[in-house]
Amino acid sequence: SKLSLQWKLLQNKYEGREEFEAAFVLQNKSKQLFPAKGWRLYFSYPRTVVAVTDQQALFTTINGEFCSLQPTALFTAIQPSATATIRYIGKGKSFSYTDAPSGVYLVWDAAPDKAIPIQQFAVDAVPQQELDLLKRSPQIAFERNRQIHAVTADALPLFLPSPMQVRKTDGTFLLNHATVISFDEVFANEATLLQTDLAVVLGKQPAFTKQQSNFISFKQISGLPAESYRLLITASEIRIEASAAAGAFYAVQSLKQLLPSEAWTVSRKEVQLTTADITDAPRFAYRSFMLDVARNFQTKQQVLKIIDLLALYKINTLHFHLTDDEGWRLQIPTLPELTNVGAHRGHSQNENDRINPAYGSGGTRGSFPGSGFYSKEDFVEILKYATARHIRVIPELETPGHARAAIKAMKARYLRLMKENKSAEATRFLLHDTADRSVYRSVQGYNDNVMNVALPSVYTFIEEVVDQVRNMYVDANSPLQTIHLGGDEVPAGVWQQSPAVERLMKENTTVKTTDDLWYYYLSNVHTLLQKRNLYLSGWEEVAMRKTKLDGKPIYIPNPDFANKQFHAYVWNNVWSLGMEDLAYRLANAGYKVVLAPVTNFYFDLAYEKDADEPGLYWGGYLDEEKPFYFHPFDYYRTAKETPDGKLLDPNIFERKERLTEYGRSNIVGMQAQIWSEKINSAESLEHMLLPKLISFAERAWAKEPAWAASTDTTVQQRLYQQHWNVFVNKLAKDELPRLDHYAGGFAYRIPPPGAVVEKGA
Ligand code: NAG
Repeated sequence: SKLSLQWKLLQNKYEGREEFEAAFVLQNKSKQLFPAKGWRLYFSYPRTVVAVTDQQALFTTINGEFCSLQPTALFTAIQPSATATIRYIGKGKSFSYTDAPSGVYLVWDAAPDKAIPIQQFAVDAVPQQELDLLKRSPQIAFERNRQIHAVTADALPLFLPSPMQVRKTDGTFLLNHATVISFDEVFANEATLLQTDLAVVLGKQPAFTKQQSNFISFKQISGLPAESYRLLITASEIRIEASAAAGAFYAVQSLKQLLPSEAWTVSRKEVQLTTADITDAPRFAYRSFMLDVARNFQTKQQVLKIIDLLALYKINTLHFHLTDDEGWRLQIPTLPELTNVGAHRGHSQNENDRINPAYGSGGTRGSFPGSGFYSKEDFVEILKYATARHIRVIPELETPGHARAAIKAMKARYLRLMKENKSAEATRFLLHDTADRSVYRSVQGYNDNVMNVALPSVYTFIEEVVDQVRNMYVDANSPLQTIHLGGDEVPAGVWQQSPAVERLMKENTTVKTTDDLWYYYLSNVHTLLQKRNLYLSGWEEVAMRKTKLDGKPIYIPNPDFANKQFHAYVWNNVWSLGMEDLAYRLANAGYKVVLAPVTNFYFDLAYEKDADEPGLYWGGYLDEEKPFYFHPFDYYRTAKETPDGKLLDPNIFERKERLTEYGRSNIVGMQAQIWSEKINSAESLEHMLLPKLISFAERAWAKEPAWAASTDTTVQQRLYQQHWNVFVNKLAKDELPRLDHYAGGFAYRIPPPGAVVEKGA
């Protein structure tokens, strides 16, 4: 390209304020003069610009993180091979390369609207001293890992997540080309999956038949909980016992983990297995991973690969975040605009066929990972694949906030039909009030991303989408019990100046304020789902009610919807309001609670404070130890930071609400999540996911560890250190090598030099 662009962080704490200084450096690589005007740069940028230092350029935030920069009269043309530096002041600080602008492209003003010549750049974020200082000192990392000592193979768990009970015996089973598989009919699916896996490992598919020895058998027995199993390995037989198919499936996963890592890419004729008697059962019934494919897309193939990974570590739910402000990823055949418009990002003067770039997606319409969607057939295939692996897929359709893509898509539909003079049909699924003058700004910087819940068409829309999604579950023969309707981060100021809201308030006397509108929306969607035999899932906001205490607004668990099967996903965005105990308060009040705390389970957060570590860090940093030391029933004892990254007062718990016996029965389980603002490839997804996911799986499946049960802090710390030590050894010895080979191999994070376990240890 004729122009190259660099971004430089010059200094944090600009003139002692909570500001930083950075610069764009434009280099003219052509032989001609690069003009002083007539162009504009567009890009995604996660920080707020306070001022451009010498006023050579005008910085504009278009929406969200989407920005532009255009030259002012003070900008001078750039001579061939010369550079122009545009310095600016930004709010806050920048700590990593993740803070650099991305997806930069240039648009010439004079270009005709239809054929906009866009020049696309890769931004080169220059390592400046400021960021160099933030690179982790290898010494410190090394010190931390020095506490890890080698343990003998005997001390390691047989596989992860750690099984409930193992009795090792003296003997070997020889798995080879003569091994066969037999099964009780209920386990046909599980036996077939094992057969396929063994074909890879042994280079020959074991036959389904019966013989006297050297066989694997699947036996249905009665009396075990659905996900429990027994895996008995003797010299002549591998016996899998379970009551339900899920249990048999988990026995297969355990068995697979006893096979050598390399066997997943290089088959072998024979594998020796030590004999043992294993009984196993999960600690939590809900063990979930949330994947955001809206901010950036992941292909169907990648989703199937992730499902393989989840299954291996006995995670049983995929919470699929399919829609958000920046993308709608599921084809809804009756509403084609949702994907024709909502799944495509790119440069445009109006947004009737695409939505604007975001998170580095650049100017070209339709390019991965900013654009993309699953066709109905793709989605059905994903559902079938997951269902066969005992993973249920919970679809999330964000309402009423985080809904910009849907709103724009339905606006495009409205405009098309209005042109065709079909005004009644045009407003049928409309999500915004065209006469609304409310002023608001969402956390991510949008002023047009909230559905107007006073409009009946919003419910017509939700109903239509829900019914179409249900059809897909029927086609896949996959059970659907809930729809996750989002509900998070509806900004203040919304619905305040909307004629549609005024109309509703006249008709419906229970709606007097915009707060009431929130409960009106909840009760509508609750009814809508209930009619279809579905319960409502949503982020913690769906379970909260605003009230006043001594004149000050506070939030309490909303009594209206407690005990209505609502599943509240507590991510704890309200620690700043002193509601660290929200998860327990909601559970005590009768809500079903999924623990999804930012501090321990937001895997999109960077591993460590290091300029080279990708990821967000608004909620602190998150390495594989944070999910490991998570304590589901006693958060505060093990949490060290608040979601805003501040150190937590260790005594905070004393003043907070504790989980009651009843509340404990309402904690359904836990969930790890990856938001994808910064995930722009399959590899970056795997980097953020692994090995964190394995720690998460350990917490979700394995029984309560001894350290967590102890109340004596010295004992607790000693036991914890031992446990962590063993876990890290297991990771290094077996899990990471397996991840090199399993399902095509995963790009797990390798810590920077110096942070590795000591050689020989
Ligand atoms: C939260 C937002 C989410 C965003 C994420 C990034 C929730 C429920 N909401 O602010 O949209 O992607 O943080 O870590 O998490």
